[in-house]
Amino acid sequence: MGLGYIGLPTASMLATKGYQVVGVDVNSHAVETINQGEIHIVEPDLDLLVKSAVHSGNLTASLEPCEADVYILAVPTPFLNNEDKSIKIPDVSYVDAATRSIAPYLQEGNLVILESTSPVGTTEKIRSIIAELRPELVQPNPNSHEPPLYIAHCPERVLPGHILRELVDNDRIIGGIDKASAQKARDLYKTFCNGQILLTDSRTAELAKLVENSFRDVNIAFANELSLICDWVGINVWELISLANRHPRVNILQPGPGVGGHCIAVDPWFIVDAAPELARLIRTAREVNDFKPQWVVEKVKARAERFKNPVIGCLGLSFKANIDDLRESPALEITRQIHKASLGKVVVCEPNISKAFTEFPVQSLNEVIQQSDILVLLVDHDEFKEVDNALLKEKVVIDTRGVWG
Ligand code: SAJ
Repeated sequence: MGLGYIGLPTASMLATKGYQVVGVDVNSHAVETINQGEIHIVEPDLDLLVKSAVHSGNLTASLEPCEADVYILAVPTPFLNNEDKSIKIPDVSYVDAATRSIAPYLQEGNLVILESTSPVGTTEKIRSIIAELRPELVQPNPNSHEPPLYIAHCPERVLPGHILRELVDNDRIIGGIDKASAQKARDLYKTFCNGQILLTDSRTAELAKLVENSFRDVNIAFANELSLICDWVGINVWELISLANRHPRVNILQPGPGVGGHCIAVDPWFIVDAAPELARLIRTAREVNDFKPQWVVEKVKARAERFKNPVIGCLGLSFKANIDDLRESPALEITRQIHKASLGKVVVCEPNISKAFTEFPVQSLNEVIQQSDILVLLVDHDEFKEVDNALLKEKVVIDTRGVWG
């Protein structure tokens, strides 16, 4: 259920291991594209895997669920679109809808797995929904040690850009609604996963996933806070971090223009929502990282004021290096804000994206460098690392990633 960045690689991986897989999605374009052996999202080598899965006859895509032995839910878990943007509440309505849509097809002995990153208690909620719609499937059978239905949470942990490798090599956490469910899910994952499979209960698995992304967010926030302090006192933050990291027990991450993507900027809020009074550090880290784009825009404004109608070149729009993904991208947000502030002419280079933007022209790296008075480096794409320093001599450079030293 769900043929996005997690569902589609998982479905095609299982299909190439010999399982008969029906991938279900509400997006008819995605279903049609996949049934032609093609993909609707960008991820290295996924096109080859999907092609081979579809051509083998083991993977078909459909708008409707059907009877199966195993159901894997890999649907989005975004925020609720509430008025007050400072309060972020998880929206599990897609999990709810997916559970309701499979309920009529469920049979005794089936396994239901939730892969979506979810607030603590969501797997139990799946059981409650099934109890409401199919009460016979949650009543223990007095003549059997096995539950009538197996339900587990196996959070996805793959890194966009490396999904296929990490799907196979990463360790997996499986949290069962009971022990039998965790063991049943392990049998499935061990057919394609080379990493260790670690069993626990569903609530611990849910929180483990949220904690992994929050750990990274808190550590990036530390680096981003250092970048503000260093700018204030006139010290190169990247040199500082590389020196401090020579200590055997220090490993500071890299500052940047903010934290983007659909995971790290979202998941910590699920913990804050569950324990608002207690998750003080986690909330502050979110606030520190969310403030960074605004800080970069202010820097650009301060430099632009010294020019009359400057050309401002923004390098990179995606949320991180060498991908085309724009979701929650601080680089895109900064570029849009610079454009909105009417500081001068904005030109952009994004080597991974061919689509046009209405607000600003997207040009080649050389064109952008040549005409810009101010260069704002926002993403550490490989192409930008190759730029000859001599070309930057006459420019005002705002390097948010420490690429040019
Ligand atoms: N970033 C920094 N400094 C750093 C590292 C990252 O500013 O030192 C920024 C990036 O530029 C980007 C953002 O953080 O804007 C997130 O990038 P990322 O590469 O750290 O992570 P994602 O969002 O691509 O994937 C994360 C991964 N989680 C962890 O590494 C703990 C991945 O394993 C998860 O599966 C994924 O979230 C997910 O789907 O939850």
